[in-house]
Amino acid sequence: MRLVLLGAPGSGKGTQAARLKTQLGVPHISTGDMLRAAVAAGTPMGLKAKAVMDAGQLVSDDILLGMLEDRLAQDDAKAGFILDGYPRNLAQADALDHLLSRIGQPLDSVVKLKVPSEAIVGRCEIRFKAEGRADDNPETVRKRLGIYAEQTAPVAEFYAKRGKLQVVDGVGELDEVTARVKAALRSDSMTASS
Ligand code: B4P
Repeated sequence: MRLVLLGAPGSGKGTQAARLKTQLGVPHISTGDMLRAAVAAGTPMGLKAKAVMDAGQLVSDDILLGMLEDRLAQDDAKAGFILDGYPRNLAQADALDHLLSRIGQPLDSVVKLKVPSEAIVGRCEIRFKAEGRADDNPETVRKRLGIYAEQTAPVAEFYAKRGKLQVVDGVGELDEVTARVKAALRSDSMTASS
């Protein structure tokens, strides 16, 4: 299974990917987690990315593509993957398309988690208080939502045009949302096999 999870910041992509990885038997590849690991390790790239992330902006496409290419080349990704946080703009969507066709691993499904902005601000505020992630403060979350609307929302359209997009309601108990995503994946696999 090669799956992209789309959705606004705080829509629950990471939360759902962590639950689905065991059930689908494929790794969860989160570009946000990879960037935060680089920041924590204090690598030159991590130091550069930190200021950009803290401001709620997107890190450069070149850095992200290189990072993703290295990750997809690892053995565990040969069986498939759940991609969380990538692509975040049309240039990344295009780059991913080229990368996956070059390595002969086209996407099976793209699922977008739909959550209203007010709920997102509330969720990130809870996480900000619990974990202190700089980009979760309410002002930065609003900035991230603006960037999402401008740059990431068109990515859903990119996949819709290719007949790959499924939109799932991301509001509700975690189990309910997981069940909705799995139902969407089942309907995708039935369409692919019919
Ligand atoms: P990410 O790490 O992708 O952060 P996110 O969008 O906040 O996470 P997600 O949607 O996965 O939310 P989560 O499940 O955690 O990106 C961080 C930054 O990294 C970006 O702003 C950017 O700077 C950089 N970056 C990453 N990828 C990039 C790329 N491709 N290009 C450029 N820059 C990139 O859920 C959020 C909260 O909601 C959690 O606290 C969770 O407990 C809660 N929650 C989840 N589901 C819930 C539910 N059903 N009900 C109630 N609460 C729920």
